[in-house]
Amino acid sequence: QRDPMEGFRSIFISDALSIGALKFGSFALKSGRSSPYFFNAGLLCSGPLLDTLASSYAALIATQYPRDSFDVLFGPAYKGIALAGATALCLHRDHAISVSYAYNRKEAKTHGEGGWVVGAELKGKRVLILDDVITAGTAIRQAIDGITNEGGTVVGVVVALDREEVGGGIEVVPGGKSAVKDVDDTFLGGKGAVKAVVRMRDLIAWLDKNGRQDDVVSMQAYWEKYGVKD
Ligand code: OMP
Repeated sequence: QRDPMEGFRSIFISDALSIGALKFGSFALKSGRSSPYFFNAGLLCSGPLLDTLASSYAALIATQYPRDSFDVLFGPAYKGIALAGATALCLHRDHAISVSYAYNRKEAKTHGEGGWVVGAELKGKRVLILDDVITAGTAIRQAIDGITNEGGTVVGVVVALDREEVGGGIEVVPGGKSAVKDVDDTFLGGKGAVKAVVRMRDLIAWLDKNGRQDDVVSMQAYWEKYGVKD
């Protein structure tokens, strides 16, 4: 049976490549790893590109999470801010799903309305986190901590790209879990509540199908070193 996300995935990858948001070469990651590719969601910064991105998140959410299982979309600052707003709009317009959204301030505010959260209140709410990329899971853990401090319960995590890497830094812990599985097991009850529009394996399949063999070879070598084994 055809995967309903297949069309979104392929438009997303070709849009990202065309604008240079997805690049091949040699890149230093936050984890210290040296990667043959890098995805910069911040470059998807026009109306049409945001449409592609947010429509993909919305389709994934609508098909993967029961309608009554979440109350608020949360986008961690800064890149998640536009994602949460645009995806809430797409869920309403294209899927008849009404959901609130919120995001955080990176700097503490000392006047006015104050607080860490902007937008919907998180206290007592079931929250879906929307972020750009998961590599080692550090950014997601910080978001989960913040939401939990506000009294919210994280019920899922949705990203554009799951790099499908084992956790840790430059050195891989032998037998280590994937970053996604670790986040899922630690915070979400291990039920597979972390979802991605594109996983590294989808990217490799797309490159292969589109005749980019050199990129496939370097991606596979990276996978051998840091890719998931579970
Ligand atoms: P972790 O916190 O290790 O999961 O890495 C995720 C973060 O790394 C993202 O939120 C980005 O800030 C950054 N990143 C990318 O944006 N794109 C990539 O392809 C890889 C990374 C990265 O540094 O791992």
